Amino acid sequence: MADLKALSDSIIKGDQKTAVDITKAALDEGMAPETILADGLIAGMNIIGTRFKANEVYIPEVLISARAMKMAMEILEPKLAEAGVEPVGTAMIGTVQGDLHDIGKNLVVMMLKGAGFKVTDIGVDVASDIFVEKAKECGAQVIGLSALLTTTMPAMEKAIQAIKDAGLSTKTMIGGAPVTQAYADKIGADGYAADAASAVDLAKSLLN
Ligand code: B1M
Repeated sequence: MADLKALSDSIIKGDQKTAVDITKAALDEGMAPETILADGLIAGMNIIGTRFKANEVYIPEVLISARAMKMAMEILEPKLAEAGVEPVGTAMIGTVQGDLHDIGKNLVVMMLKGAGFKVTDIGVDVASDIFVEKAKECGAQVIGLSALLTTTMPAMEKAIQAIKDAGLSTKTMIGGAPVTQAYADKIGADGYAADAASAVDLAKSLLN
């Protein structure tokens, strides 16, 4: 019987080979893909998220775990699609216009995927109208906007206004080193998250 605790531990350790081997073995044994996802992969990423938030692990460890999760997900994803497993929610995320920083955004993407969200990553330097267009295309329930420069923070306000003007009821969340809760309140974002693990908690709470 495939050991889901060992799978979760392999994600925590960032051990890609073991993560892939156990995922394959569990599928071969006929285990439900959603069980492998929830009790193995997501369970491991949740622990990493909690440790990251508590400053017990740092960005490199999170990236290594996320990579192991990604490798295992490549095997699991087609089976989840066949089984018709619904994602926790649908999120879309981009770095705002004028801003090319994407390391933090990519971490948020990985953590959201790790938590079971279907995520559309629309990249960097994203103009307001593209946020609207892509959100319509992917049916995002939550739109994430990232900015690392004080000079690009106003582009967040512009994009959020464009999302509202387009009549989308999608929730918006913002983050990035210079961003604060006060700024989120000022520009009418639905939420602010200080780090990638908090972004997952926030996205979940915005869906409820
Ligand atoms: Co740039 N850069 N940079 N840079 N860069 C900063 C941000 C800066 C603080 C450095 C400094 O001067 N001390 C400064 C900004 C100053 C300011 O505006 N206050 C700066 C500058 C000025 C610039 C340029 C203008 C430099 C120049 O060309 N003169 C230029 C701008 C280019 C542009 O964007 N148009 C520039 C360029 C670059 C590089 C291309 C060289 C590179 C980016 C590479 C890349 O991203 N692919 C780069 C880097 C690496 C940095 C620093 C060193 C590191 C940023 C980073 O990746 N941090 C940065 C200085 C620093 O922060 N120490 C700096 C790690 C990352 C995991 O953290 O992105 O904060 P962070 O993400 C966190 C949270 O903020 C949060 O979760 C993440 C994980 O916990 N988070 C979210 C982020 N997005 C979120 C979204 C959410 C929720 C949470 O919901 C949607």
